[in-house]
Amino acid sequence: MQKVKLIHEIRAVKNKKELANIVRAQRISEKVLRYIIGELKSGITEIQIANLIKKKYISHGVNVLSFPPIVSFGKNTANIHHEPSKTKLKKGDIIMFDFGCTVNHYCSDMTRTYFWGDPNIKQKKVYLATLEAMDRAIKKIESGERRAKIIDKSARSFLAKKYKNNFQHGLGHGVGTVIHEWPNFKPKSEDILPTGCVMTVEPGIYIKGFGGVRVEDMILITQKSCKNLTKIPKNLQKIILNPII
Ligand SMILES: [Mn+2]
Repeated sequence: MQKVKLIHEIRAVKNKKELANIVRAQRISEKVLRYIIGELKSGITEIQIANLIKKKYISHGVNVLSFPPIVSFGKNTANIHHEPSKTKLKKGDIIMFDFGCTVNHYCSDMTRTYFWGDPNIKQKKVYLATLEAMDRAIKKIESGERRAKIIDKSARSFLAKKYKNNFQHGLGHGVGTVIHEWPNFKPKSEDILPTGCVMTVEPGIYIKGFGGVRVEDMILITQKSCKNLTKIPKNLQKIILNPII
């Protein structure tokens, strides 16, 4: 007898139209991110940048965001759910953006971390470890692994070697009409990823008093592999910004 599918399992699998909406939302968010990077200057506040993000979305005809944009500078990047504050950007800061928007009710989600000027050794190490964790998780998916907890573990066990207990959230989640939907990448998750679902992969390292790094892409689960839906580069060379005063 075939297993009865539950509503969240049906909802997780996106048809062409649904996927097109998610991709459209992501492409708009990428335009917003590129614009925002050009607007950064030392002394600008997180709130000012968050407001520019919202304005730019409106100029693209988007009125509903996936969630309020996260903009954090310096030590604030260690706070996973930081709310934009009056903190000013200064040379040597880590910069974190986490935002997305909706198109026809379908959400996008993306996080990028940048350095305002050359990173120090620790900043660089933390960034590269996060990227490596992400790479391991995506390679697992590419190899055909569909058990959420095994994919979560591939990133988590790597990060735990050097940054024990600093990765305090799940590796990712399903995305659709709701920003966090089934399935979930978590250590105790029993979820099996269905073909056609869209997942985020978002490892992070958060060190109080120092700062944090998180990088998040959206991935389409295909029959034998996956397709990365996020087009913004994340290699170290591309995320070091020249600090403009
Ligand atoms: Mn997310």
